[in-house]
Amino acid sequence: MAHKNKKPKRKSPLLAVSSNQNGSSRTQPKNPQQRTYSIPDYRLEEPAFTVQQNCEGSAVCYEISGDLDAPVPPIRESEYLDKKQCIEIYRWMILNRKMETALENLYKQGKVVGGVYFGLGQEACSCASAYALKRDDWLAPMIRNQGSLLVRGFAPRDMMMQYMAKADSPTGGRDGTSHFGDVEKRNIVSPISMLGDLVPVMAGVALGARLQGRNIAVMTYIGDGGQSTGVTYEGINFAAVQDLGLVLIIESNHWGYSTPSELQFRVKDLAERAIGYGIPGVIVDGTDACQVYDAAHQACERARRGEGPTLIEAKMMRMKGHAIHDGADYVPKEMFEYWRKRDPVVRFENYLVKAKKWLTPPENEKLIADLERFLEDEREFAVNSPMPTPESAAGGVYCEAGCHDIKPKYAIPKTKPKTKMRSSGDLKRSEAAVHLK
Ligand SMILES: Cc1ncc(C[n+]2csc(CCOP(=O)(O)OP(=O)(O)O)c2C)c(N)n1
Ligand SMILES: [Mg+2]
Repeated sequence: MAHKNKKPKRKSPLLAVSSNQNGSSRTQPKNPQQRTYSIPDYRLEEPAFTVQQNCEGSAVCYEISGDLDAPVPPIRESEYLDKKQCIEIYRWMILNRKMETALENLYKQGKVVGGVYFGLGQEACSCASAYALKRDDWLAPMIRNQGSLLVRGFAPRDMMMQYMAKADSPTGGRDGTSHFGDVEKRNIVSPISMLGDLVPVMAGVALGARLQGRNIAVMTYIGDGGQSTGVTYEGINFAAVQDLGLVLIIESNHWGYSTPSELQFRVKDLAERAIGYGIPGVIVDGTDACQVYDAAHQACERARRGEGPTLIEAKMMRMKGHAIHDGADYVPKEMFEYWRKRDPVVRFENYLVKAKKWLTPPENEKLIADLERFLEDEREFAVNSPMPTPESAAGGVYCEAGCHDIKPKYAIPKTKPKTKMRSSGDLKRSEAAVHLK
């Protein structure tokens, strides 16, 4: 990569992190006209195939070529997780998987209002990343992160009631799908459908905490398609220059609707974009819970130290269509086969039961059976809960008294006392000026 040989005025954050292997690092090249950067890649394999468009007529059709028979790599040992924590993450992943199967069944029974979105194949990414957050940190999930919501304290019944637009759902039946959060107790910002808009919102949450004297981690997700939006760039750039603790996970799942990655961007790995923002970037296997956790944990720690944002590219596969209405017929079958062998839940199960022997087969069966029973109770509760009453339909749609009552969480921000201004000449140099055209 060739750049102009101009010395940076201040110490590059990339250099600052090169010693702990967390993020992109700049190395001293032999040729001073040339800069070289590196992006850490935690994966134990690099899939070697490409998807090409090959259509006769107007149909959308793709072909895949490359090595599709590569053996499945082992799970990479975590630097941080112990036995208990690994089993907890595994439990969340199974709950995530089985809850989505229950949602699919509810849809097929005609009980869901609207569509259903799935994170099949992405459970390790959602659950292990959210597991790295601490109580005071913040999360903003997207449609495939129902696992993150579980880890952060929402119950399966909440999501089931939400999809069925029930009165006791988080939005009281005002929205189907996933547009809900909890800014009071769980520190969760609701998903925003306009892709990328959560990035500056979360940078703003980190800035708000900073003004209250705290550096926190704020985690959100963006797809391989959504990351190309302008607002994503603006949000990351703002977080970068302000050293805000944004942990942005790119869910690099090969598809944005029916468009493959090959037709979405030219860089080999989306983590490379971190170099352009001047922040650390790292690649992980999104089907390996330990890799996801380690990268997320390091990024969160960096955020809490006030050192700024991190970009994590989690490589994996969207194992269903965009939503329940999309059969994903445009995806080459061999591609699904390749990734089915890399099922994150099965890989982690094999790791815990066979490789580490942290769970005996009977313990594993009991864990799964207990979760199934719990989910069945949650489903029963959700299905039998009431719909909103017709009289309540007009309430809770527009902002009513108190709906925007946002209080400081960590401390009262320190501001300078207001000075009375008599004329524009009284404006001190340090004070903001308003420009109206
Ligand atoms: C700014 C914007 N443009 C387009 C859309 C419509 N849209 C919703 S999801 C989607 C595909 C997203 O693909 P990707 O970001 O890769 O996420 P994935 O569905 O694979 O998780 C599109 C184009 C949108 N919601 N917002
Ligand atoms: Mg995608």
